[in-house]
Amino acid sequence: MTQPNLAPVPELYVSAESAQKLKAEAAQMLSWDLTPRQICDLELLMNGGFHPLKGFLTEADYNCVLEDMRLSWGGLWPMPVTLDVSEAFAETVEPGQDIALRDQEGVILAILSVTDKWTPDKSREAEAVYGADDLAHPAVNYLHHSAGAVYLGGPVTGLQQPTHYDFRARRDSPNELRAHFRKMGWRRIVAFQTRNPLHRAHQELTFRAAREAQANLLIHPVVGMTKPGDVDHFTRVRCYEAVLDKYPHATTHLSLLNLAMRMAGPREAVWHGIIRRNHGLTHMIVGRDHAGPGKNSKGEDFYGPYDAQELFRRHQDEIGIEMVDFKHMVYVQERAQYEPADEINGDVTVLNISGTELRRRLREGLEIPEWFSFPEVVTQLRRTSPPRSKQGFTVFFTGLSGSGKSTIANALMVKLMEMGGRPVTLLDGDVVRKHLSSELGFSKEHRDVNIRRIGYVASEITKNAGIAICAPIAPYAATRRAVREMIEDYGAFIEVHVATSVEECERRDRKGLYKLAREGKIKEFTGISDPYEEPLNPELRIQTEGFDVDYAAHQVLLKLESMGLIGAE
Ligand code: PPS
Repeated sequence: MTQPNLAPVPELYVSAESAQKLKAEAAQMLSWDLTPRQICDLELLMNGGFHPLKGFLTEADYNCVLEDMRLSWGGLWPMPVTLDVSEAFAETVEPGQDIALRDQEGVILAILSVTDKWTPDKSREAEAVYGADDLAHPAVNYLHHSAGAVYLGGPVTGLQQPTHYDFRARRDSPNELRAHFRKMGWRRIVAFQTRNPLHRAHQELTFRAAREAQANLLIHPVVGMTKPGDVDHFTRVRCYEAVLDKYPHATTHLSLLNLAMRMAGPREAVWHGIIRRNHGLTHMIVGRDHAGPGKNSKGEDFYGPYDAQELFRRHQDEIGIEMVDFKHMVYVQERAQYEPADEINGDVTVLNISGTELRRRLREGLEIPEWFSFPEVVTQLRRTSPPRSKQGFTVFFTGLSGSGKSTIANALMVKLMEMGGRPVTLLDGDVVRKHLSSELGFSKEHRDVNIRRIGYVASEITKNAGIAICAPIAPYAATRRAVREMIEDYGAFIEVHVATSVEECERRDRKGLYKLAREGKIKEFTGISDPYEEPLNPELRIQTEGFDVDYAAHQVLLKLESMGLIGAE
């Protein structure tokens, strides 16, 4: 079993000549624009990474995969690889029809000959594949909230591989990898599957695993889709490249796998094994909680720590690849080296830094010792995750017209500019309505569009390490929450409720608008004839009655300081 068959694995591509002809025909066909996940699946279907699949699962295969982890003819296959589409699109397709599959730029990648169309029971799929119909599982959440309601199945004719502009030299199809191994004369090769940056402990354990199996090593990270919140693949690949130099010369290879992970634990481990076999590998490292999705909605682990290893071991012969146990390596201070945790005896000091602690140190710009990670890796991680005092953020003022939002926002902007360090942009309600939203009125629909535009601009500013200060009325809680979600992908969101009462705003009536609103000359006026939903849990609530602007802006600065967003470098 450990002698690889390095003959090519079957692909679903047709010859270049046929592809050209079929592309012209496909241009006339009904076409489906693939989602990012479907593009990952299609690439591995076409290049043989998902061999023996010849297309998206049919209904009969889907049912067998759910129930027995097998295709209807009996072959082992743990994961439903299905083409999910919207109900509206499904209504236009009938079995027997060919449809063109396009990437997000509209390029035709393949033709699907539809043989099956059905509406799956998604809860049943969640239970069968992921072990629970629990939205805390990222793939279950995807299934219910992102995947289309109808599945199409049938064989795929591959016309063109998806285009990647990044790290081209590091991407290999199964047959390219097989050819590489043949050329290098590698007969036994251990795969290390990963979705995280590699630190010293990983380098030690992979090196050891390869040595014990008397094999070469393939670092085979997933760069398609991983767990939400993971370090992005651009950063990770730079980290892997840095670690590659730490292995003995010409023993180790790095190749990127454009897989969309499902975080399905045991079933995912079996799937990873089959995919690695297809790539010409003979061994694979399977660790504790392989491809684990984290905690369920009750705060418990979805799978037992060794479930993946057990399921893999049970099917090892059929998978056609040998499992290598993952040794938990720890740093022994007295001996200044990594050792397997289960081989340590005597009274020694074992050092470790958890993932949470690492993220905290990165966030706060604290030291990450060399025994834990390679300086080159830490440099890459720091570039991507600068300390909070260097990250972008958004201060989002909300309150009634005339509450003082703009005045406080202006004062805050000037104070932040005085401090320096980051560019500051003020997106004031009036200014935005002049430059970004001049065609909009004050209906709920228009106000929501206006606030989402502000949110989008603020999220771009935040992503690029700037400070955005927004000061619209933003009367609706759900829209404010949507903006928060857009921004929190990139940096902190500080909601500041300028809580001046409507009576006080009307008494001040700086622009004379309240008077006009009372007279009915301005319709849908917030606080008078239109709603304002007060924030329930803003980061800060400011009372303006009896306080000056300077004091209000200072309160915001103190809040930013307490959150580590400004202050000591
Ligand atoms: S919203 O609801 O967030 O989209 O409103 P915003 O973009 O902040 O615009 C508010 C400014 O527009 C003026 N204005 C009105 N406000 C509320 N309701 C109605 N019907 C209305 N018509 C015009 C008003 O001057 C607001 O400015 P600020 O600075 O808040 O006083």
